[in-house]
Amino acid sequence: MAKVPPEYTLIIGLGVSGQAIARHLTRQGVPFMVADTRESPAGLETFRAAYPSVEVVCGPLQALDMREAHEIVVSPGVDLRTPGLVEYANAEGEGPRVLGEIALFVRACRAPIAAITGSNAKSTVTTLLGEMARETGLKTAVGGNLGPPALDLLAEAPDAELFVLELSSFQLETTAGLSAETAAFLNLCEDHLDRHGDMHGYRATKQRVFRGARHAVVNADDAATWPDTDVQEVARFTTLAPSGSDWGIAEHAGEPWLVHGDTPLMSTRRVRMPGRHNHANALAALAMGTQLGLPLTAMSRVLEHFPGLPHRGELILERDGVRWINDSKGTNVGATLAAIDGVGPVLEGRLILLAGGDGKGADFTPLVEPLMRYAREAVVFGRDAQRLEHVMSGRVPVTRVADLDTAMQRAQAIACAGDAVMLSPACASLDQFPHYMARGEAFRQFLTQGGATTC
Ligand code: UMA
Ligand code: ADP
Repeated sequence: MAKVPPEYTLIIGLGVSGQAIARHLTRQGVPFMVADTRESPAGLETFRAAYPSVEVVCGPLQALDMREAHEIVVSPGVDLRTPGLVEYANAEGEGPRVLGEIALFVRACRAPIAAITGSNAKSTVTTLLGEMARETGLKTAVGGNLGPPALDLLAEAPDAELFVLELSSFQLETTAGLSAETAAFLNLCEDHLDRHGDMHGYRATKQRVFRGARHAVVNADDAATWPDTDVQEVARFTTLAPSGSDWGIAEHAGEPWLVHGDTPLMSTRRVRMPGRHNHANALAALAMGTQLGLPLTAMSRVLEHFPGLPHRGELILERDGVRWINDSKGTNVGATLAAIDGVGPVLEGRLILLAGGDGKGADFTPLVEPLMRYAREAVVFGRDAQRLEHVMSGRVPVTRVADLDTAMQRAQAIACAGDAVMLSPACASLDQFPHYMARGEAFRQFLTQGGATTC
């Protein structure tokens, strides 16, 4: 049986995170070895070439004796219930400590942290806040679940004055304390239940973002995001008229404005990212930025110019009066609901929604009511097409096809001037694509390589 030598740290997982952990431990002079539950993980040969003296053990973790390891650092994609690891993850105070990349980051980080979690909108708010901080001249490093892994930021930006981190529930699960200057929990909807068991477990993991935080930003309309623990100052955002000193949207000078309590900040018309859900994202970033002391003028400038991220409500083209929107990152029901709500009200029943893929066992019923209001048709495809069709049938016009390409052909056949065709699948892409980006790229290529002429 292979054995982790005494005082060696064990890294589990040889993905993006695991490799960043290896670089970090090397910089710190900490001896380590690596395990991956897969027989031949991608990147194994490259890793072995870069670290010829580091032992890598592949396959079931039970084949590795970890008892004498100094610490076990687990990659986010690795379930703590994995046989061979679960014994250590559950052991209280005995044997090696089990922790994750973010816990190592917190240990080494010397600048304030702004942490963002939630089921949806993390990447958008993280990027926005990072841009806002940079606009004010603050040396800002942005990463985590999106972009560079957190530990790489420490080396890439050793003089950073602020770290803005997107954190997934997988990363928070192995982070005992974060002590963020500001921590946001944006929203909670069904996702990743295969890993967290139920909504209670999923929410509890996300709540870890508040541990030791000085300030918090939460969603006034989603009580699940409110901190269970004491946080000095909690700011709340809503897409409705705010109460008290909340951040929200209210009528001012005859049009909707972003407001902070009674103070109007800017007209929503001036926010470049489209849709009500993006106004919520703008408010969350403004609230966090204010807690960090960023001036409003600089933050507003960013909101005027930031177009949003690719694959998130991205307008690919408008041809013959039809708008084609790529929201491939809408990978769960909550995201797709927000995306429909973002475009629906101005469309007056002229939305053609393309949805489907791997629904991760989620209940699609919440999609029905907004689709009845806003959609001309839903075109469903992929592994869970039949489940989608089943919940919609008789209530929303629905066509089931095999794949995205066929779905786009169907949309192309029925779309007329004034319609919007939106890919917001409410599902992961992994049944038919390597990732959501490839799915969004397929949508774009169909349009830019000859498809999409309309009736
Ligand atoms: N895996 C094994 N055995 C192992 C190690 C990994 O089977 O021993 C599998 C995992 O189950 C998973 C895949 O390999 O299917 C990748 O897991 P990983 O932990 O090696 O992933 P990394 O490449 O290290 O990337 C991770 C995050 N991935 C996940 O949490 C699944 C990346 O987020 C993140 O950018 C990166 O660390 C840097 O911090 C991606 C993601 O999909 C974008 N995140 C999920 C999401 O946003 O929904 C949470
Ligand atoms: P994450 O990093 O949490 O996945 P993103 O910013 O990448 O979040 O957005 C993912 C998807 O979430 C978008 O494509 C959109 O469908 C949806 N979304 C965006 N903003 C919101 C919001 N405020 N509330 C709910 N869903 C949202």
